[in-house]
Amino acid sequence: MSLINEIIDKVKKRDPEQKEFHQAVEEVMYTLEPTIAKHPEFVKAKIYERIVEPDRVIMFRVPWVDDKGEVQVNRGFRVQFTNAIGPYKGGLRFHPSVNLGIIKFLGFEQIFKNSLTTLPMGGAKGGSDFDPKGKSDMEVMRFTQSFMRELFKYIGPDIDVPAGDIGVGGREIGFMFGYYKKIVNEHTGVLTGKALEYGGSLIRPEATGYGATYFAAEMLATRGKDLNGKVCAVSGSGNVAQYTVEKVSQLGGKVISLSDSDGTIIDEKGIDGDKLNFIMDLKNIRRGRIKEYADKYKVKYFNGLSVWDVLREQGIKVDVAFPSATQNEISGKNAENMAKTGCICVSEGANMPSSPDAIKIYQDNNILYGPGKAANAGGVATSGLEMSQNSMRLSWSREEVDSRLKEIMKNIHKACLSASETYGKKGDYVMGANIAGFVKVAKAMLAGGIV
Ligand code: NDP
Ligand code: 2IT
Repeated sequence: MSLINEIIDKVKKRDPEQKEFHQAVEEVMYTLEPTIAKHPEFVKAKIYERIVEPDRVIMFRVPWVDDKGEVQVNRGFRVQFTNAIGPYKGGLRFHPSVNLGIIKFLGFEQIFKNSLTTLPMGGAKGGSDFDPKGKSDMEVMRFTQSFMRELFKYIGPDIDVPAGDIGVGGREIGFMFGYYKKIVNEHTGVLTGKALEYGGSLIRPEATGYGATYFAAEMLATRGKDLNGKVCAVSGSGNVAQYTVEKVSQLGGKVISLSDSDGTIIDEKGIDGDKLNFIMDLKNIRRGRIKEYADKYKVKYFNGLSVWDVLREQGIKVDVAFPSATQNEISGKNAENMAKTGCICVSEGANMPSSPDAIKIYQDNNILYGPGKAANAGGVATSGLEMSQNSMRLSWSREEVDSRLKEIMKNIHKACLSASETYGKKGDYVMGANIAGFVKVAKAMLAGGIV
């Protein structure tokens, strides 16, 4: 058995229930095969075996009191994968589906993504099975305070710097930062995604969606194309989706879809301007459901279906796809439909939104495919820029941060292409992203000895 297969086997046997983690490990490990011959020193130091095992896993009880006075108990997680190239860094996800396997998949992806940004950030992820949906602001505050009451022991501006992810936005970061400050009595850059008034960075809210759009533009440019006039599908309607819609529209594309966990809307006239403002108010302030968009703008709503199911069932063609909701939202069948109807590019705002079957179909059909760890790295990259500004105790202008973000996305694209060429599969962004991200971390681990 090859070394890579042995490692995958061991990972599966050790934690048989962690399906999403297995999927992420398999996707990365198979593409690292060509690094084995080039780097016998990595093999000798057992870098491949070490990188799939987190530095530590922290799991804790999160008790809190709801508005009825009843005690609720959730589970909290922080998985610190590696700090080989910088302090642990990665978001927090609050969603009822969260379990250790999901947090490990996200933390593992974060290692390579953070390395690709060129900034000094290690890999981590955390969260809870708490569901913020339907909770009052006071309930969210009490939950986040209890969560931070335990998490504060393990984080710090030079130790581990969490941020947002699904279910964790400005409100949650505000409550967590406020409570950390209260109990530690320090105002430091311990979290990113903060609001401007207390140490946040301009462009951080926009960064993931803008970055995924910049990455798509870079990929299209390799074939002499751009986003102008392209029909685009975006899934989700949260942070990443909203700013993808904004940037795609600015670059002349037309976004025709959005979704939430209840269903999908299709607006063939395009979602922009006032319609996007409506979505932002609906989702960020009123915390309502996407169906309201269909009611207001008299467009079609598909209950219980994802964007990708709707495109398939309705035979709708899009040129570019920006999956921006959650993992495994695009099945092989969905991808087959996208290929058949002439989709030319997929840029992943979400983490691992394409199933392994879907990825194979993109590749077989020569679809430009930017995997999440490259395409959505703009979010964490701008978190890195927020950390720099906090350390320097100053703040950069919108233009300054946006131009750095654009430059970083360009460089990630270049690094992916160049690694894919060096290792013999030019244009394979999956292999390129994995290898480019891995080699830097592996060299840092090697330099650090057996720890
Ligand atoms: P938000 O919570 O702001 O939005 C998530 C959106 O996806 C919502 O519309 C939500 O619908 C939908 N969604 C979430 N889970 C599911 C599900 N299981 N099935 C169907 N729809 C679902 O999160 P973000 O926009 O921040 O995150 C979206 C994706 O982007 C995630 O994969 C995240 O890991 C990734 N990402 C985020 C970054 C960031 O900076 N925020 C950076 C890089 C990647 P509903 O409200 O109904 O649940
Ligand atoms: O998946 C991700 O990269 C994020 N959720 C953002 C992490 C961060 O630290 O900004």
